[in-house]
Amino acid sequence: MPKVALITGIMGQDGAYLTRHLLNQGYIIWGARRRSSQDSQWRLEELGILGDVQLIDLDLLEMSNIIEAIRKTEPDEIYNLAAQSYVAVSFSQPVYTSQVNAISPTYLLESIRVINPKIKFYQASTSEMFGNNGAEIQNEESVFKPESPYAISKLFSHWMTVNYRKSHDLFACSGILFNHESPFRGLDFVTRKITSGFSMIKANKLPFLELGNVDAMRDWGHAADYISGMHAMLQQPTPDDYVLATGKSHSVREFASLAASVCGWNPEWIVKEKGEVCLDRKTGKEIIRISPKFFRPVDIKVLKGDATKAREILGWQPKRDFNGLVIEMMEADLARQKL
Ligand code: NAP
Ligand code: G4F
Repeated sequence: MPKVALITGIMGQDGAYLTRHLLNQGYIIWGARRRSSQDSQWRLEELGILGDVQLIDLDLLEMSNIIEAIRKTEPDEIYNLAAQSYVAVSFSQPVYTSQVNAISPTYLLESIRVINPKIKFYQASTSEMFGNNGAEIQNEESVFKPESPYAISKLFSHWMTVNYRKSHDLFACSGILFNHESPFRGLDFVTRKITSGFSMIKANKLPFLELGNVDAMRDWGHAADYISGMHAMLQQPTPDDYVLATGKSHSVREFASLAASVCGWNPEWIVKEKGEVCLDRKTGKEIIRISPKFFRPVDIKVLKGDATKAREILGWQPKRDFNGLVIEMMEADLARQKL
């Protein structure tokens, strides 16, 4: 009998890659999506798998939607990927963020406990939970010091997942994933904002790109690599929590400089009277302006993860490197502009 997986957030970046991975493993996929007036199916369409999944309407804020989805789909595994996933927005929408990211996973866990405690559960936790904890590198034992409503909401659901495992014996795992990107990344996140923005500048649709804190450093991996780790967590004899990361950290500035050179520019960062800018040395054209608009009330300076546990127990490790990721994302956005 093929296994059945229910994926919340199937229309997001990770949802699309996870769906492809599980289809390749012979799973039957039920994708939970919320109603939207915008086209959210494009990632599944681009991967050519939209016709291979069954979709079910589910808003995480409606407990009845969750109960009905579990009853109807009878899943072996639930992957909870849906979230208000944008850290910056969480400062202006803290209540909504908490409801979707903290309370809704609790609805899911409680529904599993009541309907069928044999269902395995994956919770999409995040390196944001570590915050500025002072450690050079973070693993499953590191201290959590969340710095945003997003991180706080995710820490709540992380602990709830751990608690349901301990107190109700659920097979519930928390994947503590560091930043992972791809050509399917949402346009609001800095990597895709850069690659999409640069391609629009090249196509003469945007004069320059505005960014915030370019000195922030992140451990950026490729989303397609992280999906097998999520799946592997639920195939272990016992449930546990795992960090997935590359172990290398780069600044936003480095990401933007490399993407600029893929575009044929020769980037130079200089401080002008109006603030810092990045120029193309060859033409003198400003490609980036630093704007206070995109700074956060509190930001995490550096994130770097230690995925030793995942490597040793799950046999997981990332295949793609930072340079390859930037080049792939930049080339994909140039191709989208037919450049
Ligand atoms: P994403 O592209 O933003 O996808 C999130 C999905 O959640 C979207 O499809 C969105 O629906 C859906 N969603 C939001 N609110 C919902 C609601 N109330 N009910 C039902 N669905 C809702 O995020 P991602 O990058 O794939 O990340 C997947 C998960 O991993 C998220 O939980 C994120 O917080 C977490 N995470 C991501 C990273 C990363 O670097 N990517 C790292 C650590 C953890 P719409 O399509 O309608 O907007
Ligand atoms: O791309 P970001 O918005 O990602 P962030 O905040 O690290 O969060 C992402 O990764 C988390 C895992 O650690 C996930 F849990 C979360 O769901 C999401 O996927 O910002 C990265 C850095 C930040 O320091 C931000 O201040 O880039 C800096 N940045 C500088 N200028 C900018 C901009 N970020 C955005 N989004 N837009 C800017 O213009």
